[in-house]
Amino acid sequence: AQKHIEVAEKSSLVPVKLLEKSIFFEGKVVSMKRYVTDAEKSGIISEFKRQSPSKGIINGAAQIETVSIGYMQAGASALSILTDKDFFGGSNEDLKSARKFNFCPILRKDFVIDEYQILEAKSIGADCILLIAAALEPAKLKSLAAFAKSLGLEVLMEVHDGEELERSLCEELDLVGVNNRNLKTFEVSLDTSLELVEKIPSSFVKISESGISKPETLVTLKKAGFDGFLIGENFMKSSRPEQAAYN
Ligand code: IGP
Repeated sequence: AQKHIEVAEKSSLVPVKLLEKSIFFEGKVVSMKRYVTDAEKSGIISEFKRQSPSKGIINGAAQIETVSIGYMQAGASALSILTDKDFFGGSNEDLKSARKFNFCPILRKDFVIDEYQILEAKSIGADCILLIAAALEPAKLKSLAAFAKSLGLEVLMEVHDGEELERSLCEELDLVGVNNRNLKTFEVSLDTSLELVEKIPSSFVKISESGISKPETLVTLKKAGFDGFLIGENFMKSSRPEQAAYN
């Protein structure tokens, strides 16, 4: 971990000492695991995403304050905020703003590949990080998950197939997400979730991700055993994403 942090510090990034001085660093983490499995809540993780590689611009005008507060008031269990700029048009500032205005679990949606990004996630107010099995060696994924846990953060691992799941499942994870979107073709198939759900051990909270747009789909996924549902585009394509989430 130390080596990666030193490499990051040599670039133009904010020094770790400053990240650790952020007011969020000592702050309590709001548990995504707990909120998503709370029977009184919807299980929906509402995502703020201005653009995506598959759709281009989805909503260029959306304001993080209005949408994030609206999402929570409309009944979301948690927020997912894209911080990747190049592909998704997001920023750390978006996550900080969402944090400022909401008391709820916030997932930092980004491509995490090193420890520095995890320290950064904590410093901007995230409660949970995403680790994508397709992008990481299993040993690396496990050590990043352990590092996140050492800071009190929760970890969502994303998989696309049974092989990724088998290879990378480890006890450091809190939630396992099945991405219905094939990263190579961008095609969405609910069958991915329905096939993999039984293979996820019961100690992990189960999330179905991407391409969800109908209430019937939520019912099907819930019956199949999913606790949580990550929804982005279907809300964000509306000029009032928070209203779309209210249905
Ligand atoms: C949301 P959708 O189809 O509702 O917009 O999907 C979310 O699952 C998707 O944005 C996503 C994602 C990711 C984005 C899933 N895994 C990894 C960036 C990186």
